[in-house]
Amino acid sequence: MSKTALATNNLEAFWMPFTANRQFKKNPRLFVGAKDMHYTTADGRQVLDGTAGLWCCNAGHGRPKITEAVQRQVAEMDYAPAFQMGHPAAFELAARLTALMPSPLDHVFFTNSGSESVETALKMAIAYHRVRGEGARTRLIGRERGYHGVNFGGISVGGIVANRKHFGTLLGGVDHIRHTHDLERNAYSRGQPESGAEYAEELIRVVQLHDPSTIAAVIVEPVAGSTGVLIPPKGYLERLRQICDQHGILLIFDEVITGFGRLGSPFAVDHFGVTPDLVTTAKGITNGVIPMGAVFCTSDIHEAFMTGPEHLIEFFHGYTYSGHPVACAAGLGTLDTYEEEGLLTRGAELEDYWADALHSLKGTRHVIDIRNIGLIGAIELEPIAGEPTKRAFSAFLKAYDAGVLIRTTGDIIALSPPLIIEKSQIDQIVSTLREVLQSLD
Ligand code: PXG
Repeated sequence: MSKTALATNNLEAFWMPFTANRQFKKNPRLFVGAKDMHYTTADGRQVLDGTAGLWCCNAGHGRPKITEAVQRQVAEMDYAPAFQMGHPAAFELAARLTALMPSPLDHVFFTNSGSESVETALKMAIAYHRVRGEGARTRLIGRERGYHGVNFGGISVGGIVANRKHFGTLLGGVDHIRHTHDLERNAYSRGQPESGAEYAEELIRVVQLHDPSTIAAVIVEPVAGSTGVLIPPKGYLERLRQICDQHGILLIFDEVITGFGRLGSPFAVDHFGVTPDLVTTAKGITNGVIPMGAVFCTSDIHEAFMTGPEHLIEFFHGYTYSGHPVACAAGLGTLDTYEEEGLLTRGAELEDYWADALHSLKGTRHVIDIRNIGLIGAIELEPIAGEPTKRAFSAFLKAYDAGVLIRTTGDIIALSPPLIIEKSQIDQIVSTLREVLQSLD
């Protein structure tokens, strides 16, 4: 029996995440192989990866250094207890990661996903204030259209209505500031939009409402990915940092998407020159090969916990698989690959070509905005009246049939190819999209 026949006969048991299950199972799309820039479908077609998997395979697929590191580690030692025990690869990876991140973000806490990184950072922020005697600082502030994973803390500070409305009252003591998307003033911006730094001022209003002494942290994605690539206006992140500093509030950057070269620099922290107190990461940390996440924190935060009797646990938090040996091996192989191939800055070299190619779609049917930063792009479409998301999803299906993988969210096409992409492949993505968009109702 062929792989396709085997798989399509057995689709019922798996309740798929963030998927229209019934629709998918009527017409499944299955990948069975991946190498460099391409996936192979179950029916043997090559599909160009325009999304680095789900924003995670930054070095492309099937990279030998990573595969070998994983194979070696799993054969040598499959697992070591994460609590009160250690193994060398976790220390090595933490040291290499913090060397990559600007000081004072000099410590790292391992998790297994972006969602867990977010929960970890939120807990660290609240506990930090408490260990310093400011236990009243418990409130968390997020932003509309923010995505911080799917656990309770993350959906509470997150600002995606569909991710929140089914799940009760969520965390108490959370507030939100408005998102920064402003098509009227900023449509067709290349890189950071000119207008909108003043949206940061809303943080002052929210802080005053609750009183600064009750607020633990503000969490934002430096570039919001999941809700359609919302790029921060010039001066906006700087202003958030100032306001947080003035009021003793921690600033958390959720870099699950922007980390590891996506913006043309190792992290958004480097790209925007704004240093938060905590940084959440995942995805590109292991090139998507083994699940892993990491939270970076400043020395100040770390030192605040390293007080009290030395035999006591300083932070009551951690996962069975925090710093899993195989994930750490994947992380080390990934960093080797990024460094040897210059991938953490390749996005900067390609950014102009990428921007020109994307913006050449201006004027194509249905397009109402195009935006880009680093190796991220978004094409916003006019929704079909009364049927939001349908037009973009049709574009996704047609592009897939035409051999290019894109992502859609609402009526926005999001692009984030592996950082190994060649110019001819950028051309292929754009020419395929042009044809697809022209052909759509
Ligand atoms: N924070 C951010 C900023 C994210 O983008 C998470 C946290 C959660 O990570 P995990 O590993 O728990 O999924 C994310 C995840 C998409 C898409 O197509 C984006 C994500 C996941 C899946 C799809 O936009 N981001």
